[in-house]
Amino acid sequence: MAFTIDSARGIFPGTLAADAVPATIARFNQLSAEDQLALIWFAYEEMGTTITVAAPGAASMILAQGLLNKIKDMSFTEQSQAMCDLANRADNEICRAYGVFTPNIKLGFWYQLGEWMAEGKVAPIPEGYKLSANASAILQVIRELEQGQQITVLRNTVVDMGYVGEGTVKVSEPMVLPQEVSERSKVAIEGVDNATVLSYINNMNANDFSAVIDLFAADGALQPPFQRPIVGKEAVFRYLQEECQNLKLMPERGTNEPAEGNFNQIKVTGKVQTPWFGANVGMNMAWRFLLDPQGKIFFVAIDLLASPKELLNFVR
Ligand code: ECH
Ligand code: GLY
Ligand code: GLY
Ligand code: GLY
Repeated sequence: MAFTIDSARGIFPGTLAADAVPATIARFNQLSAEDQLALIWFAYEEMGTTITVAAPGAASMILAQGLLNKIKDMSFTEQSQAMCDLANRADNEICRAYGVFTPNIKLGFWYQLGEWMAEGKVAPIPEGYKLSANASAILQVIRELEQGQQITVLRNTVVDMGYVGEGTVKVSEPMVLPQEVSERSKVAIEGVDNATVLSYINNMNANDFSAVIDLFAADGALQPPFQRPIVGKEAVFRYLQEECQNLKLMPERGTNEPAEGNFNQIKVTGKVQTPWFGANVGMNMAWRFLLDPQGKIFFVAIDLLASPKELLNFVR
């Protein structure tokens, strides 16, 4: 075998990912829960002056409703405690209920709490709350990130909250139907006309995850930004259904080169939009594909790039 998943991760090593994101998360994790919540509040408020977040889809809110109602019925003191517990990943009922949510349901849950905090229905961040020096410094770092990196930091803080016990079964999201074939868009990528890559992008954009998964080798893997690879068709398919709905992939250019053992390595760069922010935020991304000799996806890494300049970096 020419490649293992581990060696595949190293293709196009010259690709510069936005390391500022995990670095910021690591500093954020050192803060007290109070500071974490206040920092996110301030960052979210400031972000809201330039970009609007879309209200969560009704279907995913149904799954968060039980926990939201429970929190709404609490006293302000209990609410503050519950939110701190979530940030502290305490092992209690609320954190376990949150822990089974998919990322979109977690984001929808906090979206609603944020609305209620603004309306005075849920305990707000205490008036005049002063961030610690460390928290202020991290807020400043976040302010200076590109928007795509800012929303990734926010998303990751929310995804990491709560408690996941052993053998926890995740709540599954309502499935979206694939787009009608007649309504589908077809991308063109400067420098890449590989059928598997084009089909990957077009089917992702159409929410046709069965067609996407057919492009993978049986033991193929997908590596999301700042995560370990998800290995095997079944696991990748579940991930696509849970976390990849309604994305807009807008590849721009790429390069296609032969690799060891009749494999093919293809790097594509371009923009990605999330349904949460639509055309307001274009994230600078790369896809690093490794196709096996049959043209199936053995590995694909999706990277959030360090800067717009990286969109043009095809040096190996
Ligand atoms: C308040 C204060 C108290 C604490 C908290 C609060 C609420 C915070 C809220 C935050 C909301 C944040 C949101 C962030 C959304 C970010 C979305 C991102 C999406 C990135 C997706 C990408 C997809 C790439 C992929 C591609 C593939 O080809 C394969 C699949 C995949 C304020 C109350 C917490 C409400 C809404 C960053 C890059 C292209 C890898 C998925
Ligand atoms: N405060 C964030 C927004 O509504 O866009
Ligand atoms: N509003 C974006 C989503 O629910 O995914
Ligand atoms: N932060 C990239 C993702 O959606 O997994």
